[in-house]
Amino acid sequence: MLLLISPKQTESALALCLLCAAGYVLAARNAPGQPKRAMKVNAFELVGNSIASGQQVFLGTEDKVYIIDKTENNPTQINGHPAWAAEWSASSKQTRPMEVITNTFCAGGSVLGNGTWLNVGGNQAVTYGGDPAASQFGGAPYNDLDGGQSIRMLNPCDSGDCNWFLVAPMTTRRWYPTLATLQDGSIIIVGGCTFGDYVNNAGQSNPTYEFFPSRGPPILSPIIQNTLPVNLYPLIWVLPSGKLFIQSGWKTVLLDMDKNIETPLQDMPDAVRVYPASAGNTMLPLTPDNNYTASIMFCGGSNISTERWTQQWDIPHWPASSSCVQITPDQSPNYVELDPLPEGRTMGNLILLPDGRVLCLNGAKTGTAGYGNTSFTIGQSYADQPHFTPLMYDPKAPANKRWSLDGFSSSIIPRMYHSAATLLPDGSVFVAGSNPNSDVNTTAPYPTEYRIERFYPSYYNQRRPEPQGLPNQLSYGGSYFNVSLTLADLFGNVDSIQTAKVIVMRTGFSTHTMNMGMRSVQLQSSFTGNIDGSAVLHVNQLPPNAGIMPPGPALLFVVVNGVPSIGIQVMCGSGKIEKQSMLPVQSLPTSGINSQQTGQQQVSGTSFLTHSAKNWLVFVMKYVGAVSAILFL
Ligand SMILES: *[C@@H]1O[C@H](CO)[C@@H](O)[C@H](O)[C@H]1NC(C)=O
Ligand SMILES: *[C@@H]1O[C@H](CO)[C@@H](O)[C@H](O)[C@H]1NC(C)=O
Ligand SMILES: *[C@@H]1O[C@H](CO)[C@@H](O)[C@H](O)[C@H]1NC(C)=O
Ligand SMILES: *[C@@H]1O[C@H](CO)[C@@H](O)[C@H](O)[C@H]1NC(C)=O
Ligand SMILES: *[C@@H]1O[C@H](CO)[C@@H](O)[C@H](O)[C@H]1NC(C)=O
Ligand SMILES: *[C@@H]1O[C@H](CO)[C@@H](O)[C@H](O)[C@H]1NC(C)=O
Ligand SMILES: [Cu+2]
Repeated sequence: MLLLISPKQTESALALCLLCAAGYVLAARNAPGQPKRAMKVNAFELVGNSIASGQQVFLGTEDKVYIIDKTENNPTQINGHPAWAAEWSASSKQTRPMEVITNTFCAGGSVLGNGTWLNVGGNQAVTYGGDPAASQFGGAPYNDLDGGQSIRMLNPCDSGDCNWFLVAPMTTRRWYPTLATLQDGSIIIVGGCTFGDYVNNAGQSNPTYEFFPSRGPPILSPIIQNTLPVNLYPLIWVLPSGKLFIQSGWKTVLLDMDKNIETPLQDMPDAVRVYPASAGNTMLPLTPDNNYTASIMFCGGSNISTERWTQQWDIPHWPASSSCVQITPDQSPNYVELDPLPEGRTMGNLILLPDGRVLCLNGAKTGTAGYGNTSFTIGQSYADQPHFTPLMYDPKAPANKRWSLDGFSSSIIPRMYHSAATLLPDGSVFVAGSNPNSDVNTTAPYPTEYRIERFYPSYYNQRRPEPQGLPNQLSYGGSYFNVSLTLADLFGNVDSIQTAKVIVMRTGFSTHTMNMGMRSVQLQSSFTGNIDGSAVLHVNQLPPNAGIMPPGPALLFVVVNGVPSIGIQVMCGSGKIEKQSMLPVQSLPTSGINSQQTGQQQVSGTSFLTHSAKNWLVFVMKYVGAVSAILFL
């Protein structure tokens, strides 16, 4: 229902809005204080046993990481068969085996706008060695069911009693599908194959996409259809323009999901980036400085030519690519070269950190993802020469100086095919998995790996800001909120408030060198520095465009002098799968620091009020239609 309202009604609408802002204040949280212990920074620590090898991992609550493996002979049992899923607690380092029923082998995942996680697709039921089981309906030894069409759901919890459950399956089989959460909190599921292999082939390709909740039968995707044999786990991102970016084989397109039209962009230079070349990839942070324009970065992979993917040759010793490229698809169809990796890398995960840098870890110097039984594989691994040492990329550093190598301690664990990594709320990075074997093998050159590591970035031991007044939910546009920081949060200098950034991050679903859905969005903010050295950040809600940050759970950080607070989980959007309301953006108070030296206020509170009253007026005049539509719908 759309009502046009009089200025008087507008006033009461604004009063309502202030009430809802007050509601936010009442529901506000303070950031948790400090990490419990100081750690050796730029280094790894062993933090437990994953029970199921970490092929797929994601952060589900502020404390719990969910681990998903393929069906295999893991030593920990659940309900009388090996467990191939688990839940790890960051606070206790304990792991709980979980039942997932169907074979989750090379599935995809993402989170719905209402906070429920999906895990989609997989392989048929198997027996020892990954061979097809005698029955697709359960039974010894693994008692797994066919997972090819499965849609599994989980509502993550801290109570230790949430479990995966199956919902109505897809109409087609998808092994190696990629998922992305869309602007309304639903999910698109792209590509895959029916029965798996090192690379895909026309006999079993599923070159289509579909949605969850379902919007009808699968729809043909020409780019997936035309990029055999390297079109599994296509690399996809929802863009601020509302289009879906798809990269598969050497090709790139923008998909208009409403009209089902693909517009080609430039072919990928230098190397194949999708599985099994498996380049690191990420959307770079979306910030007010870059006008929330998305750039996507790819690093490493393999330049194996199209015909050679299906030939038998010494793939494990083929040097991985060192090329890094970036594309800004809403602005330009062309890739641009970035500083290359100092050494070639396949399967090097790129993990966004809250301070705006990108951590690169895991992977190998030669070969590709995948495994097989051939004369040339290393055990069964298609890759060799693990990279044990991480690197850091700073997108803000000048060209030729973006990668830093110095000061990083090495891991002791090869993280080869079927390893994964995700950011944790305290800004450390969880690393698990590695299993280039058809079943559990503890004696292979690259054995099945259960050790979990945590990597501690350089900021880890610094005193963390403890911002007060953080919201539990962020709307798209709408009233700004105030976050307080003490003098200690500002490192003893009120001027540090000028460096403060409020960052909303999705950590994503990590598997096969992708973190599906991972992204970082900096909220607009301004500040008031107080005479006592404390300060207030005035923080806008999410930009009013769900293509910038699709709805669903995310972490919220306040970063001061490059040091992030401990992230809290917030809900982006309404918490429902629905078209999200886009509210007008409020102008923020002008930034200013009240001077201590002179005892005079450089920018007075009164002038702020006047300024903000003016903003309200502009806001009312400009957006009265929109406001009435939103408030009275
Ligand atoms: C989220 O939506 C899905 C699809 O409608 C539904 O199955 C699921 O139960 C919902 N989750 C919550 C927490 O409401
Ligand atoms: C690969 O080797 C494993 C272990 O030896 C065996 O169980 C499996 O059948 C083989 N797979 C294929 C596809 O040959
Ligand atoms: C962002 O937009 C402003 C105003 O239109 C423009 O001046 C600026 O160059 C843009 N910045 C980027 C990084 O595109
Ligand atoms: C692959 O990359 C290497 C190293 O950059 C280069 O020497 C070689 O020519 C490339 N091969 C192909 C087939 O492009
Ligand atoms: C483990 O891998 C090694 C090396 O490939 C192989 O010789 C051995 O048979 C494998 N063990 C099992 C149990 O498959
Ligand atoms: C935020 O702070 C500003 C300036 O101190 C004040 O005018 C405003 O009322 C505050 N807003 C909220 C929602 O607390
Ligand atoms: Cu896989």
